[in-house]
Amino acid sequence: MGVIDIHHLMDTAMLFDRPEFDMADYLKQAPVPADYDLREKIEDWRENGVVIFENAVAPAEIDRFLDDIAFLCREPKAFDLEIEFRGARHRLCEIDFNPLSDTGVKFNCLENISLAARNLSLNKFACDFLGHVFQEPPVVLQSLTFWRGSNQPAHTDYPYVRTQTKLSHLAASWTSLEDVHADAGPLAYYPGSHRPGAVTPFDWGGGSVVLEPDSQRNAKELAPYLHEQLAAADLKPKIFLPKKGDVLVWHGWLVHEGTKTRNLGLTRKSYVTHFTSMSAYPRAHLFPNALKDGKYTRRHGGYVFDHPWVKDERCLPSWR
Ligand SMILES: O=C(O)CCC(=O)C(=O)O
Ligand SMILES: [Fe+2]
Repeated sequence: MGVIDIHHLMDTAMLFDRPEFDMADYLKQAPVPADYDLREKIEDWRENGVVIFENAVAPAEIDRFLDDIAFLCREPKAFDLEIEFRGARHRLCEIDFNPLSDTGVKFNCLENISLAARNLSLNKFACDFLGHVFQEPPVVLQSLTFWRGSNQPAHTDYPYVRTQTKLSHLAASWTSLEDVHADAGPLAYYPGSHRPGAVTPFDWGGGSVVLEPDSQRNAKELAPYLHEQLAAADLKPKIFLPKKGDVLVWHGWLVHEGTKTRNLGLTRKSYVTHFTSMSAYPRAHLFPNALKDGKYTRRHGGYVFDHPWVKDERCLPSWR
């Protein structure tokens, strides 16, 4: 495959980002959601690159997920799960510290082993809306579970989250697992930064818009570049201070960041899911006859596929 360049990014743009998109025509034929205003959400998406669904997850569903995490932390030796701690990757079964201690931890892809995680990813509002965004069923690519603020500098996701065969078929949901305090390092995003032309994609070398192992440019160069672009376009950050159960969905081109944690004593429990469309989902991540053999979870029109390489299947409390 050649360089994944800006032409690929633009050629794979989703319906609502295309200049020919016509809201009135679209709404005439679109299925009408029962529990949110589709026109308002599409307008938010096109204008800001973000939609917010308040109170979208029942507290009991979140608590089931937190129970799974508590189980993992009591039995870390039993799980071959990847986690990130202080910027380094570890296997949960190999660590000798409490994964929820001081600076906190990021669990990768808990949806592989937790039904509660799958249910959070396949949230009714997020999946229904993303079905409109993608014009196809949304499929989970990965999830990230944060116990504390990420303090992650400004970035877009597509240079990093890029196993989908159409790079622009990318969106993410951010589910709040508790009320988020302003000093806990909340998520910030730059409304409008997803619009074509607002921010020129970063060139990682040779015209590539994605980070490769041999890229000429370094991930540390991205944030300063984006801040210059955001200042030139006069785009200002907005801070997301959700209540437990609120869900924010962002566009794969949107610039966002984890703000600085001002009070290191506070947690900021959140669950992020990255989605692509069914047609862009990487075939190598599926069992050979995944649909026929039921190697997936389907809910609210969205999918989580089982992966051939996952060992710790279905052993957490939420599967019982
Ligand atoms: O939650 C955060 O602080 C940032 C998360 C993020 O950027 C991501 O998961 O893509
Ligand atoms: Fe991100």
